[in-house]
Amino acid sequence: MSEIPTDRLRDPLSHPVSRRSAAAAWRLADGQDIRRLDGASGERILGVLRYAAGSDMPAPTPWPVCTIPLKTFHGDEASVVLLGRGPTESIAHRDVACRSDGETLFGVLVDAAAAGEQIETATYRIYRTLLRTTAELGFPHVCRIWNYVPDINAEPNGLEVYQAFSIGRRAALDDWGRIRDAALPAACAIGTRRPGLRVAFLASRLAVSTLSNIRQQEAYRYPPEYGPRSPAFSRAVLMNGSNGPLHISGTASIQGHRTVYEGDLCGQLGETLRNLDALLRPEGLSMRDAGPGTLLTVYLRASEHLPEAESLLAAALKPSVKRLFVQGEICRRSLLTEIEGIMTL
Ligand code: 3EB
Repeated sequence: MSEIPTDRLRDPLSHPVSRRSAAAAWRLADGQDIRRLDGASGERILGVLRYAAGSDMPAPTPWPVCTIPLKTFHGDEASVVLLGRGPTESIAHRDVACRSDGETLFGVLVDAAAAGEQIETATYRIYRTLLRTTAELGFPHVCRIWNYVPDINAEPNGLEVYQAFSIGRRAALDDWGRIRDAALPAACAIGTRRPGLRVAFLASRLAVSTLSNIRQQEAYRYPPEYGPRSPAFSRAVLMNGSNGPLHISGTASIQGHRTVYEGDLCGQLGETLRNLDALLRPEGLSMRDAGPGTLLTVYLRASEHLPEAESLLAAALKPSVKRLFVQGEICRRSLLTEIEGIMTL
């Protein structure tokens, strides 16, 4: 159970009484734990985000696994297990591995990208498939997208890979035309050093509500200095009406649209926490309120920053808030860290 008071609802009138008891939206596990979860709540598993720098293939599972080739600081690998609200079943559609509890759909797409192909093209293709798959299966409201992009800060043709990724994503969304900017999914975009664009998503049968951050410009309105097409994502998405979970996009040391505290990890983490608080404040929440229902995935560009990041977050958060530290490149070179989260409400 989360420690967030249940009377602090966004839009309480639309959901006056029945706040379903806070079934956990996620679990954190190592490789072995997932198999054990299978007996306990395995019937509720939607899918897994598996952070593993080693290349070993996981044993086949009934649920989709997105293996992300990034190092964690928690042993060889760590997995975020996403849980449904009831029994789940697998669906394969357009070669996308999906699993659903009837209300929410989780899926994983991997695009190997042909040799020499631009990331823009692979991104367009993967997003087009994602949008078609979710709509065709009856889950048109895309809530959350995890993007893992090879060499995200490289500049192979005079354009940074992340900026080319943003172009492909925007083009696919524009061609699709069914998702308004104000309803864009929450997201993160993190670099890997392995080939293959990896995208995992959550989509819902039910409309989502998005959150804005008063301290930050909407990313989809960033000026062109960060790339020819603005990044298409929302700061956070509240699923299932106001019942949650709340999916918080990668949040970093950005004020308005500018990076602040360049080169200063402590400054960047402080700014990131202030941004997270500003995001939650209109919901009557804060990072201080966050308890065991909250998972924060903390991406660090440099592993040397781990001890400092751990101690800064330990001072700012309740011990019960789960933190998963992952080493990966942040999409802006000026950023040393980014934090994304899932809050069970
Ligand atoms: C930012 O606020 C930091 O392009 O999908 C965070 C989350 C960031 C998602 C994305 C980028 C993305 O702009 C970077």
